[in-house]
Amino acid sequence: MLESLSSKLRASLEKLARLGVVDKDAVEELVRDIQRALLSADVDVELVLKLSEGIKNKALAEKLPAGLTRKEHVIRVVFEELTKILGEKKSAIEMKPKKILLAGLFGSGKTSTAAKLARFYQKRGLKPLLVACDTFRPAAFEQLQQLAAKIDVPFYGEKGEKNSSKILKNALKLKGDILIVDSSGRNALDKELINEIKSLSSILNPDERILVIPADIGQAAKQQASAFHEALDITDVIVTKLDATAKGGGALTACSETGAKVKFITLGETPEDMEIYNPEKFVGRLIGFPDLETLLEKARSVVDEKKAAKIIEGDFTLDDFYSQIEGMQKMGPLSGVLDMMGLGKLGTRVPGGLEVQEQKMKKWKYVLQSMTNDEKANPEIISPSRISRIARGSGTGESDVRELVSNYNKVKKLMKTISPAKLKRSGMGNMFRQFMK
Ligand SMILES: Nc1nc2c(ncn2[C@@H]2O[C@H](COP(=O)(O)OP(=O)(O)OP(=O)(O)O)[C@@H](O)[C@H]2O)c(=O)[nH]1
Ligand SMILES: [Mg+2]
Repeated sequence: MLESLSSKLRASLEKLARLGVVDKDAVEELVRDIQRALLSADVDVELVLKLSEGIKNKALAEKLPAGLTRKEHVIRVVFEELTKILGEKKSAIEMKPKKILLAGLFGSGKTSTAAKLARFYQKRGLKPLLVACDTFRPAAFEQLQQLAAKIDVPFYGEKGEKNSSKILKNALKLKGDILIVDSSGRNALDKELINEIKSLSSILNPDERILVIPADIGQAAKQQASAFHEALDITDVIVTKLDATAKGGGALTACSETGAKVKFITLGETPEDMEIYNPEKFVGRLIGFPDLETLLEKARSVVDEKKAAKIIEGDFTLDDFYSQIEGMQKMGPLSGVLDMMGLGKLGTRVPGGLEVQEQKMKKWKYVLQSMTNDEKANPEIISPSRISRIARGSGTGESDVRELVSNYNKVKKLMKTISPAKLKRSGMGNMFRQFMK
């Protein structure tokens, strides 16, 4: 379902890119496009409205951060609003003994996800135990048994037993760090299913109650997510079949309904085909913007407005200088800037240049750590005797200290030759790039 969402969003973002400067009208148009795309992709109407309002308000109200174009800013806002719902950070998986209950309708991917989770923890040195509590579907027992055998993980089930609570109680007598319980699905939500999963949950007392949502779930996501959440108090969401559909829209609704975040995504049928949720990757895929990671990296590394103004006036410390280079290093091919900073020539001439640059940055970091605040704020006080003290304290050479200070001075001097208006127009990042070519 999100295939269309993805291509529509991409189209409107491309439209935005062509526009260059983005004003109020353009932001509003983008928001309308996003609304249309989300609605046609079956995302819940209320959620669409909430999302688009948030995007519009933020994109227009927030001051444009220095160094970002309006377009980049809007894309960042879209990312922030979507990840508020899906999860803002790469999910942190706790490597400690725990009990996991999987829930979801027929064919959502519970059984294969159970095996994927078992494999995930097994690879990290924990001992999983797979428990077959799907007593509804005839071949459920064999399916999980075979998967368990394939990855060499202990399995517990009782073939022919119809009472899943009984199976679970017996399984709890066994040993294992990570208890993973597969449960029955149904064609639709019914009382029987809800009652069964509730009793499994009360017997198991699971640490994680995971809702398994297929990427192509459509409008049904809302009702399913809220019913499972009411029964189980869902703690996490796993989105399956992202390889087949390259989407994930149901995840938006499910997360918004439960307040739970995406923990993993699955991308295939084998036990290896599971990845930890990564917001940049997931949202990049969702909105069809593969470069999202680079763009956000840039957004994070641009200096804030105040600092930019200070730097423009030539008023910046050695710390500012260092974080500026660090930020720009992350931004990709910056030979011009790096050259100026005394890093580029090394970077381009020496094989494995990047490594050399990194080593240099590391040295400079140590140098900075050995300086007093006074020295960092007023590098002109750094006398030869201070240089040798700093070199000794940081375990570097005096030439390293001198090089850092001299590059800082060079940049500072050059700053003063550029007109502030020009700097403000092009933003910090561009400015550095521009005059260091
Ligand atoms: N391509 C692809 N197929 C998947 C993925 N996850 C599950 N499947 C397939 O989807 C089908 C259903 O998956 P199951 O794990 O059996 O789903 P279930 O929720 O246990 O289903 P029931 O037990 O019938 O409720 C199987 O054929 C899986 O191999 C995935 O990430 N990608
Ligand atoms: Mg199953």
